[in-house]
Amino acid sequence: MNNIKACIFDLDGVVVDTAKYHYLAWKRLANELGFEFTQNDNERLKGVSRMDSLEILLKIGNKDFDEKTKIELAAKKNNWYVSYITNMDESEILPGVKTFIKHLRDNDIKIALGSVSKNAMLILKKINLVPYFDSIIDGTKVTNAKPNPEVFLKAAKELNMNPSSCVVFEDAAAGIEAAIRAGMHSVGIGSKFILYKADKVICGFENIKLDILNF
Ligand code: B16
Ligand code: MG
Repeated sequence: MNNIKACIFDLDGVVVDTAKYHYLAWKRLANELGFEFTQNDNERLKGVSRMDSLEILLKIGNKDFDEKTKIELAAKKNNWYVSYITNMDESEILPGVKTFIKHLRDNDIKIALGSVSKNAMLILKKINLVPYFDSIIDGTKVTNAKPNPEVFLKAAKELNMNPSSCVVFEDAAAGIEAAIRAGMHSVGIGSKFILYKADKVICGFENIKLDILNF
């Protein structure tokens, strides 16, 4: 397992599939503004901050608003999103994730969350996963969204680890880029065509072995 001492997990798309709730809320906003927003469009929002997501959405609908209205629209979307995630429970943890995290902890590997979502803590509480993390860095603690490495560097700092001892698990290309810029190893969760910059790409955590940490 060479020098890996810490694993940093992205939240949306890695630990849980909250992308479907983001999609429902963004689609509702688009429809209210009078245009369609497809699941394909939603791919462009993965790993992107809330305000940057709104900008992309408005571009798709060919709409523009002043800053104050944009903040109101983002808040409206977020209220809908929060109402959807309120019903989440442990059953929504993606297959194999909890077993893998427990296995890592049993092997003295530190665990961190590296998410740009401001709702990450609420989600972790809903799915009862808070006690498994040694450090939780979320959208309330960072100013720069991925691909900026801030979120992962803050996690490494809180864990007191060198970036080169950390591996990032990410489902978004922007997140893999952030891991690279942080000087960390990376494992992509999803398509190797989208996550081609990652050191390794897997489709999920089921049957994952500790040797995934061999780089
Ligand atoms: P919020 P991650 C990201 O989470 C999502 O992938 C992205 O779609 C979302 O816009 C962003 O969080 C901000 O989320 O509106 O809840 O603050 O992948 O970094 O865990
Ligand atoms: Mg993600």
